[in-house]
Amino acid sequence: MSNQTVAAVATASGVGSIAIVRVSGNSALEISKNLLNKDMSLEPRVATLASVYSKDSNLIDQAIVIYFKSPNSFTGEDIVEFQSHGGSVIAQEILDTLVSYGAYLAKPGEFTQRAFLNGKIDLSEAEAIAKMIETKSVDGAKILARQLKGELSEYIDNTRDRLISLLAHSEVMIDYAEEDIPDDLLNQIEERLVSIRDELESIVKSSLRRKGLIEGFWLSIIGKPNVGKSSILNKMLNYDRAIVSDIAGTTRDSIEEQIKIGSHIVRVADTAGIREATDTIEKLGVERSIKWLDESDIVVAVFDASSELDNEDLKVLDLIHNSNDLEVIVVLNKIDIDRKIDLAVFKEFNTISLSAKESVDNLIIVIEESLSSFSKIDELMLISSRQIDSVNRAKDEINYALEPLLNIELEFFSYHINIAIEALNEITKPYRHEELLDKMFSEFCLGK
Ligand SMILES: Nc1nc2c(ncn2[C@@H]2O[C@H](COP(=O)(O)OP(=O)(O)OP(=O)(O)O)[C@@H](O)[C@H]2O)c(=O)[nH]1
Ligand SMILES: [Mg+2]
Repeated sequence: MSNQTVAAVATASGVGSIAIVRVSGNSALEISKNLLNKDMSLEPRVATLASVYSKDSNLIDQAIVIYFKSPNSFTGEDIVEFQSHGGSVIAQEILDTLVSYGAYLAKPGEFTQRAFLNGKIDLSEAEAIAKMIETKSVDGAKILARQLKGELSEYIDNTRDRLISLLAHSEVMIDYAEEDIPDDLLNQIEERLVSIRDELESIVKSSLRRKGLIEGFWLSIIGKPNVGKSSILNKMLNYDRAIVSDIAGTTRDSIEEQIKIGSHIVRVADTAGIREATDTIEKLGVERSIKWLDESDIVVAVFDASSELDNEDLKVLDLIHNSNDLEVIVVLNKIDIDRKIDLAVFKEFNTISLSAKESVDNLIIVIEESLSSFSKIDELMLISSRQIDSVNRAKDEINYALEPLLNIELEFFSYHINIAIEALNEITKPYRHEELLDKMFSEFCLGK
């Protein structure tokens, strides 16, 4: 693959002021020169204004052309970049011409894959690039920029070194008769292992909690029928997205929308009112509402302040009581009418009162505060399920290693520690990687 020279449009299709076509590989310079005037020379890393021609010598555009000489390029190979005027037609014509001179069309993610194969970046950095394109918040982008700079790679290297040094320590024990092994040596190794295990566990936990920084947070609006959930969604969106009526059970299936709150893009679901539904479709809707709770990062539980709590409200209260790891905001709606609800039951919750008929501004402020509680951007974060899976496996193997260590079964101990090391390696520099790479890079966008 890597001896082929590949090309792709690197910018998004559609209207824009500039479009970039990128060529990478041994023949990048030679192929690209065919599109330029014969006497034109390209100095590495110098932006040159050039006329670009098609194969039948028609002028395509005046473009900025930049040559990056191997190994000082993104892929580590020779790269030529054409920065043409925007829109998809010109860039496509440049690409077609490059192909007619022998370039191959790049597969999605192929530039980044080449960067990895040529040792310019490791796998965790490649993943950071892919996620950066899709990230749903400014804080997410900051975390990814740090990972791209090697923050996670450094941590992984360091943790692997700590494990290797514990392996070396354990080797010392081979020289002792079992009864002569100093207790403090065993205890020291155990203590350090436990601390690495706990550290890995806490990174996984906090990464899962902050997943929404990159993928977008999910917020669901729940409550019994008729309390004003859809009215709240509509007010948040500033238009009548969901049907609102005084008939209980108006929303039968959840409605999902994206809303920008502060620096986050939040996915909001307005759900079917939770009650003992009688007809099948409504029942399914109610089941779905309850399922939403599991998938959400934040839940807005709505109650009608103008009526007394009933059994259906109690069911909703029950649900939010039992939801761990979930940010709950209680909304007492309809405060434009006389209040009948008993406030005492809500004392342990973050509660706000409002009228969806008038404004939900105070709800938006509280949601923004909740979102900022997820934004511990200084902490290390694993950014993909692949990374989380590897760290979880490493953590489990460290756990399995503890018992043989204390029983002085050193072979078993080192077997598990070696698997833990291998699992960590997968995050940055896997030994066996072909299948993994194909899967990972195929999810990239074209031209990246
Ligand atoms: N007075 C008053 N009425 C409201 C307020 N919010 C909603 N309503 C009314 O309450 C009724 C129910 O509102 P919806 O938004 O459809 O309620 P829902 O919770 O989505 O109901 P379901 O979809 O049936 O679960 C409608 O007649 C709304 O106009 C409010 O703040 N004050
Ligand atoms: Mg509704």
